[in-house]
Amino acid sequence: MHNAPTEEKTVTAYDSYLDDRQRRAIRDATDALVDVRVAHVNSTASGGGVAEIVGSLVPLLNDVGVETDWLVMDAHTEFFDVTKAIHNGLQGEKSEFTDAMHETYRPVVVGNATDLDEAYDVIVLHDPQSLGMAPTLAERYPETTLVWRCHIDLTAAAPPFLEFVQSYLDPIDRAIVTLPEYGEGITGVEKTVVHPAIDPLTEKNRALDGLSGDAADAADLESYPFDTDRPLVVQVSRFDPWKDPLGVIEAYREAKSSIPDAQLALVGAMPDDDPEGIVVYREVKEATRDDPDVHLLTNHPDAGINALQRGADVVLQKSLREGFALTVSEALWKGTPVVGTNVGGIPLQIEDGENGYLVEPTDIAATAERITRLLTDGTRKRRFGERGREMVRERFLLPRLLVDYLGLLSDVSR
Ligand code: UPG
Repeated sequence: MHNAPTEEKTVTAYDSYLDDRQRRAIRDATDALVDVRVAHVNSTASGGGVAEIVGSLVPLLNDVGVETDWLVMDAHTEFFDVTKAIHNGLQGEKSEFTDAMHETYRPVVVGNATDLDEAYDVIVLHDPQSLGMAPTLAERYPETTLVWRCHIDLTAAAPPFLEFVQSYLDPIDRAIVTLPEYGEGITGVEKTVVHPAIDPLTEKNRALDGLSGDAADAADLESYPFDTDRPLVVQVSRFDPWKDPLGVIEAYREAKSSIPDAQLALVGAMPDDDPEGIVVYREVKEATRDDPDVHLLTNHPDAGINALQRGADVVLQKSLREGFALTVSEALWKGTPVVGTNVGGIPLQIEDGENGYLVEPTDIAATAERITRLLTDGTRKRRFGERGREMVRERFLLPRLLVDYLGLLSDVSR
């Protein structure tokens, strides 16, 4: 394992996003956690929602006095092929979990757990990639409290993959899930529900003034290959079948039949731990080859993602399965309405007809119709955007997540 680079952050900078109860909760928890050492472990330092959250949370935990490291597993492509298959199985894909897969998985998790040479009081293992480290960690550090943070909707998990998760839960003291129902299929472990959150002060989410150099260039939509005077629909997501990029293209094309001017940008990262990214990217590229109004942007800088989420007329999140979707909160925070599917954590964030629209994942016609509605009604678009920003301010910003984690850490280290 290796330490991931983190930025300096101070909780004071987030003060305007905290209320008195939260300020008090931070003070009380940090008094209780003064000697507690924590590590977060995941499988990539960049790209994707988990890295996004851990990268913001860890500096704040340190700032409030809870000594916290962010550790990233060392692993090879074959391991990530297996863990992506596990991710897919947990999201509902019906496939086998073979002995060969387990034989690829086990040495990597055992190796990473064996490499650890510091004793922590609490280790938070994120997602199935690092879960398998639990038995070795428990054996080596019996005093350490082990937490598993699951970012995935497990409600339709294929049985062999749920059994795989269950087989590693014995040494886990607490599981964190995004919605109560995600934890219903796993047993023998206490569960806590924590909603994810976005960091309002990162280059991805803060107001776009005062930028310079590459960030300023990335934020300048005039330099992009599309026409900023024409309507723009955007989806920001890893190139992953569960984010349904081909469904996005279909819905966009149907909307374009009534709004011929409409353009689409699909913005997607390909993190190290997602080997499917390149395959899906090629499919999307092939499907849009002859379409000058569809733009694919890969591994795009945060200031550019910020500008696109801000500059879009509609953001789409057409996921087939989704633990939460930080991308929905990111867009709403910028006052852009979102058309999202009624799956997993998306309805936590979108109130249909208030700050966006919810559609069924297979309903391309409804998706296209909601896109069209928002592209043709500027007043509605603005009203949805304002409400969306307020909703995110109240419920899905990083300071609230910090308070949740401090509460959980106090609880498990008692
Ligand atoms: N992102 C980029 N560049 C891209 C595409 C995405 O920076 O080209 C970012 C995006 O801005 C967001 C993150 O990557 O910050 C993606 O997060 P999210 O939309 O939450 O999706 P996942 O990467 O799939 O994250 C997993 C779960 C998701 C959950 C998240 C945190 O699938 O449902 O919200 O973990 O719990």
